[in-house]
Amino acid sequence: MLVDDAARARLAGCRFANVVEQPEVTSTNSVLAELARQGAPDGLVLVADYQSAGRGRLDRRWESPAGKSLLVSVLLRPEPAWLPPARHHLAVAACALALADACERATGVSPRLKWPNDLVVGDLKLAGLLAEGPGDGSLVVGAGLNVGWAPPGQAATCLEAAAGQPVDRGELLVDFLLGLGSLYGRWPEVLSLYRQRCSTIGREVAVEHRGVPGELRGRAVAVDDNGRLVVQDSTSGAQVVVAVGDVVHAHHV
Ligand code: BT5
Repeated sequence: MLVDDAARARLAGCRFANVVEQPEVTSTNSVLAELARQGAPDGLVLVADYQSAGRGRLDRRWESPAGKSLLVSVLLRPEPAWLPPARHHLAVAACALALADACERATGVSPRLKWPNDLVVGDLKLAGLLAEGPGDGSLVVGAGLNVGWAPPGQAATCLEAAAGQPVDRGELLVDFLLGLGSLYGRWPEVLSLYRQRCSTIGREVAVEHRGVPGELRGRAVAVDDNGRLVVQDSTSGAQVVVAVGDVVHAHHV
C-alpha cells in the first residue's frame, strides 16, 4: 500500500488528492483513459505496483518488475481557454518537473530533463512520461520512474542506484502530487523551470520522427512558449520547430 492514511492526510486539499491504487493493471494510462471516457473527474490519479502491458511512446514497452517503480497516471481536464491543446506540452512539463523535484527532495539527486519528457541522470534514463488524449478532450499523463530497478543492458538507471540509498515510493508519490498541484497552472513558471532543467538545450541533436531517423541534425537552441524544441539545422542554418519526436543527444559537443 503506497498511499496510507497519513499520505491521504498530507494530500488533503491538493488537486491531485483523489488517488486510486491497484496492485496490478495492464497500463495505468490505458485504465485511466477508459475511466476518463466514462466521465472520471479532473485530477484523478491511478497508481499501480505492476503493469502487465506498460507502454512507452509509439507502442514501445515500458518494463518494470512488481514493486520496483513508481507507475502513476493523472487525468487532466484543462479548460481550452486556460490551456489550449497546442500548449498541452506544458502540463506534461509540469509533471516532469514535479517528478524531478520529488526525486531531488528525497535523495539530493537532481535529474535533468531530456526533451520532450525523459528524466535523466547524466545520459541514463531514470523515468519516462507518456501523454495521451483519450478522445474526450482530456489528457492522461503517465510516468514510470525507476526506483529500485532499471533494465539491464540499456542506458538506464534507478533512483536508489543513483542516490546510493533506499527510497520510499509512497513518499515520492505524495511529494510528486503535491508538487504538481502547486505547479499546475503556473505556466510561465513551468516554462522557465523546464528550460533550466532541460539538458537538451545547447546540445547537438539528431531528431527522429515516429522512430525513423530524419534529416534533421543540428543544435537545439530553445524550447518555445508551447514547449516545442527549436533546432538550428546544421545544413541549412534554418530554425526548425519540432513538436513531436525522439531526440538523440550527441555525446561530443
Ligand atoms: C517513455 O517512452 O519513456 C514513456 C514511458 C511511460 C511509462 C509510464 S508507466 C505509467 C504509465 N502507464 C503506461 O503504460 N505508460 C506510462 P519512450 O520514450 O518511447 O521510451 C520507451 C523505451 O525506453 C523502450 O523502448 C525501452 O528502450 C526503454 N525502456 C523501457 N523500460 C524502461 C525502464 N524501466 N527504464 C528506462 N528505459 C526503459
